[in-house]
Amino acid sequence: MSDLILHHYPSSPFSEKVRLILGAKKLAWKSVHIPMVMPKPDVLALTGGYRRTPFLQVGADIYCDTALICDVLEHRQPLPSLYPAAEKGLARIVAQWADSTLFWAAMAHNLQPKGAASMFEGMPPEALKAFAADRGAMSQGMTRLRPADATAAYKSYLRRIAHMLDQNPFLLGDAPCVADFAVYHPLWFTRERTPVMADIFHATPVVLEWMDRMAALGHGQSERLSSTDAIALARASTPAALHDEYFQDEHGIALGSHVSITAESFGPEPTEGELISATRTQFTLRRTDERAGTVHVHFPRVGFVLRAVK
Ligand SMILES: N[C@@H](CCC(=O)N[C@@H](CS)C(=O)NCC(=O)O)C(=O)O
Repeated sequence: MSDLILHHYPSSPFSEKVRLILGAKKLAWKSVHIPMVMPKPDVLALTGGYRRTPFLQVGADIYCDTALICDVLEHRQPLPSLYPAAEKGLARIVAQWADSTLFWAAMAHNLQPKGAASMFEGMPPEALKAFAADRGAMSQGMTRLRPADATAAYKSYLRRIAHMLDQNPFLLGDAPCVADFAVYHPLWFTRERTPVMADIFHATPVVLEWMDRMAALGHGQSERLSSTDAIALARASTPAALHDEYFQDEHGIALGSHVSITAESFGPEPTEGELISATRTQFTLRRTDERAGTVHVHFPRVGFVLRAVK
């Protein structure tokens, strides 16, 4: 079986979500560190345009977005399951809320001037400027929460999370599920990356205790790999056969069409290629890159926009 290769960087909260799932499922993986800001030539060689962090590579298959990565890891190692049978729908809905509403409230709280100053302490001013410009361009068209509103919302969300933990050690029962991993990563960022903003947890100690249980899952067994070697590995591999042949056409776009896929928000860079699969839950594009060869790039449907390219 081909290695799992996670392209990520240590301070990325969405990457922390995946690293902990790798830990919970006791998986071995290869770790490629990628830049925090553009340019990212080695990332684009594999994804064809998508620049968000993290993404997962398995040979010549590239999986974008952590919601899809969760499904891939569940398929690879079904136990312990991310989707408890009795709470499957609820678990995914809580995860989606956490990856969007909770995440942006937490980040607006974390990165208000005091948090940003501590996080970027020691960073050269040019790097700081580049970071601000990069994230500014990524968030065009998005509504940004003001810090006071974000902090108030984050406090309410932490109380709600604490209520969920009143009866159970994890959010939806006795074991962590996809909801726990998604709720955890923005809170991890507050606690570990902007600890000067972590007073917000004082009112909900039960949340900190749950965070300790989550952190104890660890990151599985990882080994560093260079991005050059990851690209060479893609080139030497053949994309996996597509098993789910079901074609769900919502757009009037036939398989074989040249298309683009873009995130609905945050990071407008499209990936272009030939649409070779559109199942109920995901799209797959085939594209050929000078360095990576022919790769299949997979996206979830939810959160992404499919367009025909004329
Ligand atoms: N919905 C995406 C969100 C990913 C995301 O926003 N990641 C942040 C880092 S945690 C990012 O891409 N930042 C810009 C970058 O790394 O280039 C997912 O679940 O993977």
